[in-house]
Amino acid sequence: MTDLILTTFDWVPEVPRGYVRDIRVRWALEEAGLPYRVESVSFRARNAVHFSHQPFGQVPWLTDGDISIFESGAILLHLGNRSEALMPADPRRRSEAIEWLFASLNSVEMASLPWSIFAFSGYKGDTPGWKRLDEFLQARLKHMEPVLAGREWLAGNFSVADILMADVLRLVDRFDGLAGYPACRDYVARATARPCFVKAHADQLAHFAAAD
Ligand SMILES: N[C@@H](CCC(=O)N[C@@H](CS)C(=O)NCC(=O)O)C(=O)O
Repeated sequence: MTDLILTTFDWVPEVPRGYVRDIRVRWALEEAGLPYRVESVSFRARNAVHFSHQPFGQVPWLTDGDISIFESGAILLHLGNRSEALMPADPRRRSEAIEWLFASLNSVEMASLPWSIFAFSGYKGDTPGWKRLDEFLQARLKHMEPVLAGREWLAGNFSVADILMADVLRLVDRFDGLAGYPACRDYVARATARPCFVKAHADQLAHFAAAD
């Protein structure tokens, strides 16, 4: 019997498969070697129990015994506190991992997510809206490029910061947004070649395919 339960949707459409944020949690749990099980909630009918765990009716959330946590960043911080495979013990490195974890979400994903939604919706083109979003993303990537050219992982050893940053950049790469940023691309390739990512990705695809 495990105390860790990851909840995701029972099914999602084809396009987001492989990119649903439960992959961040699966990946972290695999890296830490923590036993867990996966439960599902309905994608089509979101009930009060769902909203009591995730106030926006989204996924993922994690329960650890009687603690229920939503927001993928908060979940990864929680797991980082349980395993040195996810967050270094050294205070300086730990602080670096935490700052990069927030930077992934609050500096890079803040720019990359609207960009990806536009790209996915086919709104790329010579419009002021697209140009503004693209400039916003380039302003972040041009600073990530020298950071990632100079180090293998963000905070010394691989950590939760890398799970988040690689997952954020992976979505940009899906829409060819890293073409001018070889160090960012290499970093995504390095992170997603890790056996724990490969397993997490395969497990997510299998989970949603089982509901087809
Ligand atoms: N900030 C949240 C975002 C969660 C999120 O966007 N989840 C998506 C799946 S990747 C979702 O539930 N989408 C369905 C919806 O928004 O209705 C997190 O990182 O956990």
